[in-house]
Amino acid sequence: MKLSEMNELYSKNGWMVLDLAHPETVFEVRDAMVSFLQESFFPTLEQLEDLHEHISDAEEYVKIHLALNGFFREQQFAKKIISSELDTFQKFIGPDLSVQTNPYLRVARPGVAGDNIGIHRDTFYGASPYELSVVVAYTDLNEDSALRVLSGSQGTPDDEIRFSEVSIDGVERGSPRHLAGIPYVARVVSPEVANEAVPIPITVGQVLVFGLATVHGQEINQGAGTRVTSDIRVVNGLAPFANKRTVADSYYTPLSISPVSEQAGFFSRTSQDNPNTPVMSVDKGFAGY
Ligand SMILES: O=C(O)CCC(=O)C(=O)O
Ligand SMILES: [Fe+2]
Repeated sequence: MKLSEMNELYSKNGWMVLDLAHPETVFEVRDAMVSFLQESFFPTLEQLEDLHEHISDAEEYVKIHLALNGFFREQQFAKKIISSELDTFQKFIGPDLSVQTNPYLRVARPGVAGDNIGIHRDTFYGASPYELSVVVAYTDLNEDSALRVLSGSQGTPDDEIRFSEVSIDGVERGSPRHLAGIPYVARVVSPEVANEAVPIPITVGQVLVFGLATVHGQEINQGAGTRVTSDIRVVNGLAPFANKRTVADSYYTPLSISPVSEQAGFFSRTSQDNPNTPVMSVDKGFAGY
């Protein structure tokens, strides 16, 4: 897609779907996850869409989800996928890019509400509107199984989109499911707002990209197959984090840096007393360095 088209779509809607320039990277990641599951748990598993048929109960679901998420992180698949699309993201966001170090892999079985975190905007949880979520599909997602978004919601003020807190069955603070990305108290929009969000079908080889102030999510996977996606945060390394949150320095991994930022960084590191020295750390207001 041309940059002008991306800019137009994102500015209007707060989200867009991209055809990856290198879908083969995602196909490799998907196949590696299938092989991992076959070797470690389900020798007869043929495709990720069928995972729900192999998982016998809630306990096994948690075990599989954590193991697969652990494998995804160990292999640094997020960095690999975003690196192969570096040209696109640099064009769209800028030459200074950081990628989330340990993203969540989502495994949402058909008909199981507890596998989802509902319809929300991540600014509810302290994220910055400068951050993007790049949702990578490892299973094809149709109208019934796809994530939903509310177009244009990226500019709607917080007092017009309020959240209420709901506890999710069986998720305790610090529990395995909490660690696997399900909040113990989910912050979700009202049913009226949730009903306006529409599904965005994507296939393996495409990604759904949205800013973290855009309303999105899934209440329940109404499709026939398991949904497997990973949402990878990508951010301009120089973005000011308006809502400072307590993010560990390792939350983001720098992926690329412009020569100007690099040289400025060398100067800054040796000139801490100079009043013009920018403070290059997430906590102090810059992402990624
Ligand atoms: O995939 C999901 O279920 C949630 C994804 C999400 O909330 C995000 O990308 O911020
Ligand atoms: Fe989210």
